[in-house]
Amino acid sequence: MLSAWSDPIVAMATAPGRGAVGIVRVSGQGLHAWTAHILGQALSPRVATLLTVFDQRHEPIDQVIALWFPAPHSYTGEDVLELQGHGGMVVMQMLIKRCLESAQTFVPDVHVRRMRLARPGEFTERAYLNHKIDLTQAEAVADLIDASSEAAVRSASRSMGGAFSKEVHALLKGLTQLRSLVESTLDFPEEEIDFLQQADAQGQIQNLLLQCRALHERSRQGALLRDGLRLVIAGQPNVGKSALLNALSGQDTAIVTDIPGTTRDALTQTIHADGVPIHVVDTAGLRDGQQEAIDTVEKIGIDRAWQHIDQADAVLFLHDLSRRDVSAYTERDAQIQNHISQRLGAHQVCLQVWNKLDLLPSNTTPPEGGGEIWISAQTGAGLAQLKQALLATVGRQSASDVGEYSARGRHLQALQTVQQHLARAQQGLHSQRLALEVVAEELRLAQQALASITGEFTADDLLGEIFSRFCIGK
Ligand SMILES: Nc1nc2c(ncn2[C@@H]2O[C@H](COP(=O)(O)OP(=O)(O)OP(=O)(O)O)[C@@H](O)[C@H]2O)c(=O)[nH]1
Ligand SMILES: [Mg+2]
Repeated sequence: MLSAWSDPIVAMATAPGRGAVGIVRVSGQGLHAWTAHILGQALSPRVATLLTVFDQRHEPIDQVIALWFPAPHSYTGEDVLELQGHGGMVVMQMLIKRCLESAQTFVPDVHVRRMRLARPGEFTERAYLNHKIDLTQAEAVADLIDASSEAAVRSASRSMGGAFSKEVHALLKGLTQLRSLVESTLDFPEEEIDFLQQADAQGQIQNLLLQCRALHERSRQGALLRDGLRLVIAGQPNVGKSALLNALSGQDTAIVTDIPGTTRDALTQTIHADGVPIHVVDTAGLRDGQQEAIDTVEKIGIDRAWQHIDQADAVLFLHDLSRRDVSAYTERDAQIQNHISQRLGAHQVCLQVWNKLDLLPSNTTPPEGGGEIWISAQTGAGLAQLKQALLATVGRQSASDVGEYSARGRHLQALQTVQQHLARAQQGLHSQRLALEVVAEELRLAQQALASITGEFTADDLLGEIFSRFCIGK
């Protein structure tokens, strides 16, 4: 029986709703005869043909431009028919219905009769299964569609075009060569040290590690562009956290008053800095419930603030310049700083930002080298510098740099795993007692993790590599 993977599929390719043009796309194997049947004529490949699609009773449904992409030169690698009609929901649905009923009653071909509606992403899935694109490219297609900034579009396009896969493949090639060298050395234990030294196995691993680190960094930046940075504004009541959220987002979202404890529930607004989405969270002012009279609602708000701090990529600890000399205030700030430091993980950063600069004499400047950023949420002073500092803390380079790859958590995880295995293999080569089997195993695991990124791994790759580099009889 034919599997559901090969059933012909049909779907609307354009967004639902009204539009000048709407596209219905059909993909499947052996659709040529059916296409001629439903359209009343055979189409030339990749030529736009204006024609009318009729329903079963020969009533016209729509005048469309039909495009025919015979396999394998299509997006999915199968036969693809695209009907570009008028972009109304009902007309689109009628075209899809017409495709389905005509296919399902198409006597000459039982395979065509299995046509069904496509599942989400199924056209791209088929492109992957038919080796038109690899996994990272398939993922980049979705990222491009979801991109929320120009920088995110560029990084997704780069990955979709195969630039990311190309780098992964280059790394894979180097790794496969090194593995074949190490594995073949295993068979000649008496010569192994000479052999590896001559081939500069150490140098090869070091190079691979450097390449992998660079790729990881570019991918990390891409992941940031895709998912954004979670920034939590924290601090004592009345320092201006809500005023800062409003100033950053340019909207009057959060309530700002001089009553301490105004904010209860956390509020999130997404802003963009240099193409990076930053999800800014305003939280309840951190007060000590044991020393100050606070109600139940505020207490819950403070608990939530701490939960947000725990989940933050970056914490913006906001202070009040006008209370810089008030000891009760600075002592409490020190306590909060202590709590924050204890809770933050290695990957989380904490920025020290002082607000209400407008209340100081105009020539006052921050202490040198203190790492403090001085701003005024009220006048907007220092906000540009704050955004730059934020981007710098997450290692974001300027847009003119090498360019990011749209990447996902699984890519980063895999690249991290590759680096760990390479580092262990490097240690193994360094050690006096050369445990070459261990080195070989670490390299195998590194290769496996790397190949998982593009979705391909076969042990045969390695065998092929080994045999192609050694002559028979050696
Ligand atoms: N002069 C001056 N006043 C500010 C500035 N930012 C905020 N304020 C004032 O400070 C007071 C507190 O501001 P909020 O933004 O409500 O402070 P908060 O930190 O959110 O306070 P809670 O929600 O109670 O934790 C308000 O009266 C604001 O107008 C600033 O940059 N300069
Ligand atoms: Mg507030």
